[in-house]
Amino acid sequence: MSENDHPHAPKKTKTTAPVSAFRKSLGNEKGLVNSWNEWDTLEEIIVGIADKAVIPPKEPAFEMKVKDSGKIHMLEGTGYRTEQSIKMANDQLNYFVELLEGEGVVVRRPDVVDFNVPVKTPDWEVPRMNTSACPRDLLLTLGNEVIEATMSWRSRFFEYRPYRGILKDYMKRDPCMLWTCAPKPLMADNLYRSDYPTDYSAKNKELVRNYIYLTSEEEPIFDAADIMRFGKDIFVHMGFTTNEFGFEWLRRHCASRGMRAHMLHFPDDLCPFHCDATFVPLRPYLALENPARPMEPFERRIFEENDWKLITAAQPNTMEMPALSQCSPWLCMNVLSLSEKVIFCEETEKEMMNLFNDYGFDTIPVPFRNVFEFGGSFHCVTTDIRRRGKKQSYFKALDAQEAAAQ
Ligand code: ABU
Repeated sequence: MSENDHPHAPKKTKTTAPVSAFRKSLGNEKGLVNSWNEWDTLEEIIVGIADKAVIPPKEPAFEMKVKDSGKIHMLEGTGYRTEQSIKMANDQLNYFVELLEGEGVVVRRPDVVDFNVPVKTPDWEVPRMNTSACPRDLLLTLGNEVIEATMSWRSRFFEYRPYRGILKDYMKRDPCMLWTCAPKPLMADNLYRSDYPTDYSAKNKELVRNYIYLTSEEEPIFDAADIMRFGKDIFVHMGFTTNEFGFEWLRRHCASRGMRAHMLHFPDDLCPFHCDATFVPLRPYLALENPARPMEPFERRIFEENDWKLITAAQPNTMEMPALSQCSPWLCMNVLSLSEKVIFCEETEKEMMNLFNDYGFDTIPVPFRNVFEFGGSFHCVTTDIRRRGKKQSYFKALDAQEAAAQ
């Protein structure tokens, strides 16, 4: 019997990446998983589903969010969202999928998972989970890598489950794909500051201005929706869902991949929660900012010094959000780029579409308000897996500083 025929000899499998292919992938050769920014031409994407979604249970960070959006009654939620609201959201999600497929984009959907089940770890217990409507909150694509975020709410601890089928498939089919799970937090009581004021008082303002948030620095946490990708650079929105420890994990991870990570703070936002209704890049050297949530001036400078133009979002069409949506009306900014020329927008957001048209974009209006109850709009309900371009730097001044430091 030769060494290779031995029953315990390592088997060659189709999923083993040849080293040469792996090296090529690091040199930006394009694989099945390949997305470096928010605007290159879209080729493959995950779109969430509303099935078996629940109203999340009461826990510190969710409580703060519903207070911010004036939806305190959501804390009385007991289980599944109504069959009718799930159907209405799924109808709009499915129509959006048809549009994407009509544009030649490959669309994947998560598995149906029942979220109305209690979750218990050695440290805590919650009566139910959340939804698989928002893959963006969990999955971060950095080039050929998909990172499962730590998450920050207990109800979202197991939110990776509906996506595991898709990720296993990518791993099998793309020998260059990297699949990374960021360290799972314990989410014990000491991750949430028990004395944090929740009345939006002067004290809240002072804390947020000093970058002290509801979540502590006990362990690294981040939601993937706090990250905006700009090629070689990522920008990380700091707040209740991402802490400095989480940023540090991302910074070191990015450095190991030849990338740079930068913090962003928006000190007028008293409930800082995800970047994608606050600061959204649209194409190279053009990004959208929220007039109600200005960026810290010293952080804004990095964009100005690198020739980025920041344009102010139009006011939302209405300040009224659906009764069971914890999101802010600034979901009008939560758009998805089909390419650096075309943007999907909610059909009622006429002012926002006019603004995009003024800057030379075509817009595709899509009815989407029935999805808002499930946690977001186009950016939230998607995770792009493949876009056409390569890793590139859009921050030449940072490149120069980096070169000078070497
Ligand atoms: N996940 C986006 C929600 C942001 C907001 O409510 O403003």
